[in-house]
Amino acid sequence: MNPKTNTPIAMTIAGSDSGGGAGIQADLKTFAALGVYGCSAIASLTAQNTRGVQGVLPIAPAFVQAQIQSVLSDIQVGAIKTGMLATADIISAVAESLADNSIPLVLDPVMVATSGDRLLAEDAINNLITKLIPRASVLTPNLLEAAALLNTRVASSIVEMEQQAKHLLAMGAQAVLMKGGHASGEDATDLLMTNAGVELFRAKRIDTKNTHGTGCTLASAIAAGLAKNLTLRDAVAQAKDYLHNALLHSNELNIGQGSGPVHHFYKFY
Ligand code: PXL
Repeated sequence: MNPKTNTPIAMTIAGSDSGGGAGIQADLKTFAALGVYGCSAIASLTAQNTRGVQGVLPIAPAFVQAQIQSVLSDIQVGAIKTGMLATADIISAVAESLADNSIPLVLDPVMVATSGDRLLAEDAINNLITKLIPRASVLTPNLLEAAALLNTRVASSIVEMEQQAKHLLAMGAQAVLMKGGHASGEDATDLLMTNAGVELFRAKRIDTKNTHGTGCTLASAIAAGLAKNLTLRDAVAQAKDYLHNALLHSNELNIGQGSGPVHHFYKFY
């Protein structure tokens, strides 16, 4: 059989979650569930379970670059997603490695785990803003991350989400997806802003404690869509639908004592 000439391929540059629900593990499961081949560069290791993060080991920045170089010099990656980058130096290294290509980049500005544990050094936010956000095709902050990036308070309405998205767009990303999952209300509403305008994406809020890895899953699903050559708004719509279903089915899994993972493979088992 002839090889397919157009295998969609996505790459994640992120942290490992030993518990399997977030980070690299969530990203690769998401790519696979959406029919996209996944590659990875691991930026940090975490010793982690559904209850929390017990340890973090950042990878040497030069070795993060070595992984990216190995993959990109051989494999035709259609979209990249970045997640937990842990330190200011790793962010600089990743930005340098991505400077000489124009592969679409989904930047998930991971700062804190669902459990409340810190995943990004406090002094790293500046590098994120100056070096990586200007390279992003889409930036995907939750409400807390948006507030931290803008050094302001957490948005509490759609109007405030839109105002903050505008300020984040001005930092140089091509698009901003403000995720409303941390708000309250019947719907979880996300707001996509580009220079062309604003679109809201709504889904019914799901009452579950199994929310570990939701941010990673959404950003990876968007990258999977971009790798399949979907437009950004279609990639976001498909990603939101996938995450909604993975959350709906999360209670079919029985993983750990804390905040469990979403069911990435709800279509398969
Ligand atoms: O969801 C944020 C996130 C990203 N990356 C890693 C994580 C988490 C949350 O726990 O563990 C490695």
